[in-house]
Amino acid sequence: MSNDEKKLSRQWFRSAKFAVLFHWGLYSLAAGTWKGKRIHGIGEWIMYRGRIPVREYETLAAQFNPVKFSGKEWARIAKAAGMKYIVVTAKHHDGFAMFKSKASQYNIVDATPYKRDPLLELAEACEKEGIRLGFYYSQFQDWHEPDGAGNTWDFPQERKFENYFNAKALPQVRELLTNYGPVALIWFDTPGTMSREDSLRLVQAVHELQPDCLINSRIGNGVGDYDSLGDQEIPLVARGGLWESVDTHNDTWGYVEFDRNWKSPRELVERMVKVVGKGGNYMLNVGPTGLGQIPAACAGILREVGAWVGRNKEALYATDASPLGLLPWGECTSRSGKLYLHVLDWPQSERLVVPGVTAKVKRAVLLTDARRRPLRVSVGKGAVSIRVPRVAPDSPATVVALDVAGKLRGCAARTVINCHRNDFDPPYSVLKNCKHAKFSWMEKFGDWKHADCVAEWSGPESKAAWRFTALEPARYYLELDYSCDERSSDSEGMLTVGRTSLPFPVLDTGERSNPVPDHGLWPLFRVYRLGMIELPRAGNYSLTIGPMQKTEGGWIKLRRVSLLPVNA
Ligand code: H79
Repeated sequence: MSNDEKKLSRQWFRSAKFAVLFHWGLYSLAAGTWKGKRIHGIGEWIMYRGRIPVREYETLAAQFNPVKFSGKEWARIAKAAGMKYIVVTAKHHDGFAMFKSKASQYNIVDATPYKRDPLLELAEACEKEGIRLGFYYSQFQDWHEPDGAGNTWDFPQERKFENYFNAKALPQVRELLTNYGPVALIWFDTPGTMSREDSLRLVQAVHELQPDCLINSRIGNGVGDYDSLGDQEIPLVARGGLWESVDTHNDTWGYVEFDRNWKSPRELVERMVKVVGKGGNYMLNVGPTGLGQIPAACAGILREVGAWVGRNKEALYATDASPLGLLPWGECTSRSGKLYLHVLDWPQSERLVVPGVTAKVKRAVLLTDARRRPLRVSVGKGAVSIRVPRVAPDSPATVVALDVAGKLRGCAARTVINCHRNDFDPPYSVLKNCKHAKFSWMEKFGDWKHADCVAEWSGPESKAAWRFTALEPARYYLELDYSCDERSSDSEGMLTVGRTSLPFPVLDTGERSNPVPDHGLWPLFRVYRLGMIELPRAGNYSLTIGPMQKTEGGWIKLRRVSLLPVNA
């Protein structure tokens, strides 16, 4: 393929913005319980977590009969939610193929009373609805096979990975790319210690059978076409290239009957918009039941999200990342000559302040206003101000669309606005003698949390600093969000804003190493209000923070500093 052809074949992915990932397999039938005992955490790991022997887990296949499955229904629900591509687990780590396979009898057609291939039906439905289809395939872990990775309870002996790879993984990937029409992407996962040669053999098979099919980064060894971020990771900073965030709707991927922790429509819209404003796609997971149904609570929330997406499509699909700096009220997306302001925290002041707009604003309208009546725009120092209704016209977010002329320059400095909370995130700080560090940990098993922090402070010489502009004089509460273990407890820190210095004691938040082997750290972030400060004038300020003493353990993991308006 020439470079131009390659670019074209990827354009759909760049424009898609919203997608669904279905986790569906034998684990969906177990639904989080094994032999009467609940196993909390991600449902598709039940075999691993319960150390269930292959022979016992296989009995699920004999009962797997998803008579309520309808590929049409799944595709319709995805389409109504505004999702542009569907990825479905063709084979997860448990090794069970949800499609007809000649490479292994352990598949839904040969091993279950259902006897049908649901991926054929789904492929057909996607084609009809105009949605692209991709397959999740666990290429490295396979707990069913003596030579696949991961199952040490049945197969403690040394393994010959190549046997499994040649006999099952590679042939099954070939089947998926041969029998289901056009495959938009293959979503590999957990490459583990796979060799570069093996990753490349998969790439070669994909390119040979479907040259337009994209491959995600979890193929391993840096040979994918686009980046899948960590499970449930929403980035704080814009990223270039093709990438996708992958998120859960509750705290599991595969169906767990007793997990009701659904993200609300507001939370989903917020997470989607944050991702799209950083230049990526938001792929949301749905875990259908063992009968093949999408849980009612999940489907209902997706409908609400879809209604919002439907009203605001123009501000989502085929947009680019935000060219503006940090926005206290939400996120921004853009295209040539346009800015879309996604306001999640609607101002009570009837005035939406948009910092960092260097171009001329020709027109501002509410996207939900069918008559497109222009809103009053005034230009002040360092910010544009738009007259808006007191009550938010749309929910969970209201989009204000701006027509702009001239070049938009990125603006790194932060503008503090007196009617919103103003967060200072670590990636935007300048550091001296301390480091940016990313921490990822699991709370319930498999439920990943991520924090971008300032850490490894070396002593009184260490400082993190943010520059910002205040639009008017005002008073704010200062809040810190950090995790700290006992070694730094009761040490002193100093925060300075302009001429005001605020000394504060650091407190042990309960951070410790995770008692579960291999699980690393267990940070525990807490929010403390340090006090009130005054910004006596409009203009530029700097906010710095650091320790007053040297402490063992690198002092705190600082996740956020915030300024909260006192009068709001
Ligand atoms: O498919 C979903 C999850 O099942 C899958 N990725 C999403 C998209 C996933 N793979 N792994 N995990 C989730 C959790 C990872 C657990 C690990 Fe460990 C902790 C890997 C290494 C440390 C414990 C110890 C489990 C394996 C070794």
